[in-house]
Amino acid sequence: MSQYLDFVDTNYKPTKADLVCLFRFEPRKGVSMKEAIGRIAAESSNGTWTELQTLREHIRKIRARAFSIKGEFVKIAYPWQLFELGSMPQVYSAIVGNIFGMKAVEGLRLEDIEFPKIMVKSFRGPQFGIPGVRKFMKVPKRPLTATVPKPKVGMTTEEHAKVGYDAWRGGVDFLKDDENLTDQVFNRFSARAKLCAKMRDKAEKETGEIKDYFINITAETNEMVRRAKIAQNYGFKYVMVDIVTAGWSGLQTIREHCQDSKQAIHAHRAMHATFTRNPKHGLSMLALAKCARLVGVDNIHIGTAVGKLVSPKQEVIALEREIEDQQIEENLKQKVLQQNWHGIKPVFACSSGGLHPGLIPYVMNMLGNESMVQLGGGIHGHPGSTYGGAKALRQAIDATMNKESLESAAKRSENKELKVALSHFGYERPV
Ligand code: RUB
Ligand code: CA
Repeated sequence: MSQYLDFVDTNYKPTKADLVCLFRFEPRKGVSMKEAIGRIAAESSNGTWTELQTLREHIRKIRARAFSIKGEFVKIAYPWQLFELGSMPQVYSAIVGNIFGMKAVEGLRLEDIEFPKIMVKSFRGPQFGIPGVRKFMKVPKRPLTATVPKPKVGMTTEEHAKVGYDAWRGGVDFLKDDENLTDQVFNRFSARAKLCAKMRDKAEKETGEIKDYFINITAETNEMVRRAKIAQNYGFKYVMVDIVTAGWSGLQTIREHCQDSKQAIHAHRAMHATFTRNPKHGLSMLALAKCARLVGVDNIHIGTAVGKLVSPKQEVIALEREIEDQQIEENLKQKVLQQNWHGIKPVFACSSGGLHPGLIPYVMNMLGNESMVQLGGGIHGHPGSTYGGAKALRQAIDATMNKESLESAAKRSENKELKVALSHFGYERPV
């Protein structure tokens, strides 16, 4: 037992090259607080359940240290040498590894990670980020828009591409696949890419706007690369990855590939709530989003605060700041550590899940114009169908950017789709 106490040192001052984690912990009954945090630091670095004959001073020197304890929160510092530079899977195998299954803790949650410069610099970060995406989309100011065809799965390729075309010509910037649409029998990946490219060209010609597609390439890793190439061959500037189900290795492979293919990455977070939802156990969405920024996604889902999925407003705002800003200040009330991003580009916060035009002012007030809104049912459930829904979304955005209320904008005949949306969906917050 005493070997664990070597991993607790409240006099320790983290160096600039340490990685620091903020954990919320709950010891099992009968386990002291000190022992619990010692075990967390030990098992996630280089300690184990017994004293070791093989332990030497040079090994001990790079152990993790629990150095700051406030109530149920502990900060642990990890010398950077414990990690393989540029490898997110290895970082996770350490700091989110065995410790969550330890008998000594009843609950354990990783709230945030502060990465030292040497580790920040070992990852690529987004290739385009907000400024790069705005540049190739030629949309300098307004929030970008995306739509996911609904029903999520089951549509044929023709039906899917038609929905895409209607959404694009109605004013949406990006068509987006849903998390569970990849390459099923009713809608094969290659055929979808081909037909949607044709529809994109048509919509671009008709609207004079640039259109793109977050096509879901999630699959076995080599297959993901193959699909990214197909998307590139059809002129798509984006790929979409379900980053949790694909895992960090898959995402890092795609990020490497996209460096050469010059494609941006849309990160869908499906499955995150299996470990982010329980406030007493798991990993926070903030930590996940932060690591996605480091690896280098260009957009990531951050929630809505008002939509169909659990996403507290404070969390959505903290997420947006974390993925956009260069310097984050410590805010322990919000369970946020400081972070210097050392020039890593800002990521588009994508707000999605149960949104419709009536909720746009709320989301834009919360996130500002530097954001992306993504509507599925809120477009394809519009009585005027996809085209009407897409127009209503753009009208809601334009009105909000002009500081006009939706009600007042809906009175004008050019905004008739918005009027229909408001009488159909109202301002309802889906449950
Ligand atoms: C959107 C949808 C997306 C969710 C994901 O459809 O189903 O997959 O936004 O959630 P709709 P999150 O607009 O019909 O709700 O963005 O929170 O990860
Ligand atoms: Ca923003």
